[in-house]
Amino acid sequence: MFGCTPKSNGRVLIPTVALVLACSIAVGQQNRPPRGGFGGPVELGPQDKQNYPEPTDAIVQSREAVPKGKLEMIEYDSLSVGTRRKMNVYTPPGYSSDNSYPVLYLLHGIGGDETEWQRFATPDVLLDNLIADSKIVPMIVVMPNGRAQKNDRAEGNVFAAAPAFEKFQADLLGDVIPTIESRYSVQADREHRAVAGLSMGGGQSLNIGLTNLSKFAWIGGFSSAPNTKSPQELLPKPSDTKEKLRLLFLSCGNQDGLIRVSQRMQRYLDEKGVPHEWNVDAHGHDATHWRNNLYHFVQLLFKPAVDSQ
Ligand code: FER
Repeated sequence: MFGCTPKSNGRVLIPTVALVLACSIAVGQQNRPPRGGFGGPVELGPQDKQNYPEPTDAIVQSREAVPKGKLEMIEYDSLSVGTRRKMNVYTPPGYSSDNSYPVLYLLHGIGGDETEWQRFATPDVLLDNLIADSKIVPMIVVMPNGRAQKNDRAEGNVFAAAPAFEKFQADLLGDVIPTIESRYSVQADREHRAVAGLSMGGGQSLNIGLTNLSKFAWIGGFSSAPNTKSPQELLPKPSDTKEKLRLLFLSCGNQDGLIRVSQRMQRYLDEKGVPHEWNVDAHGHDATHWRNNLYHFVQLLFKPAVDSQ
């Protein structure tokens, strides 16, 4: 949620000096106002198209007649971080231990925490609506804190905590997932486990998901940040990845200066023939992009394959 003109529905999470610096560097690089907030100039290729239609605000408008799921903030002891941590958990309407549910782990950005997705996109309302319209498989959505360090608040220079986002893999695999699977009625296998995120969380999802395909078959990165490892590192044997993946969904706004991160991955996937979804819309590094692409992504989850690019 950064930009040269921060949107009103998000906190300004980056110190002003750094923001001005990031913007002026970007301006200097291209000699005109940057389309993203940070990152470099945006260069679009023929592949960079909007493949999913622009949803309306109705996707996050609560409808009275629609059965409501439940959102709860739970706590767990993280052995890897050595503290008690929080995560926000959505269970779908009518959740019952007589059934078992697939799970989406949904990861926030560099200035966020376990409350960020809810503030940006109200996934509870979004999923309630999609379930009511029979457009998605009822699922649990887990929104943990991806900053795996003892003080996990988004305070001060949020970029200084970037290494803690890398350490989060141990917390997710060793503490978050086992906690969820012990407390909720979950389909605990790769075919019923997804990981996706926005910006830093997109990078984490690609880094963790693509290197742990025995745990995740469904992966999404929205406006993935430069913490995303190189495609060669994440898919050293593309044919192996191709065999195991059920979905790899990438999205970015064409006003987002970080789009080159996603483009690099997308070009590699194309070159190696790894099926994926790629959605470039007209947004920036902002909550509307994340909300809209979450909306498209969840409709693909835990279902038979769609036609891939
Ligand atoms: C960077 C620019 C942006 C970076 C991370 C971000 C690790 C993350 C942005 C976000 O999460 O919104 O250079 O480096």
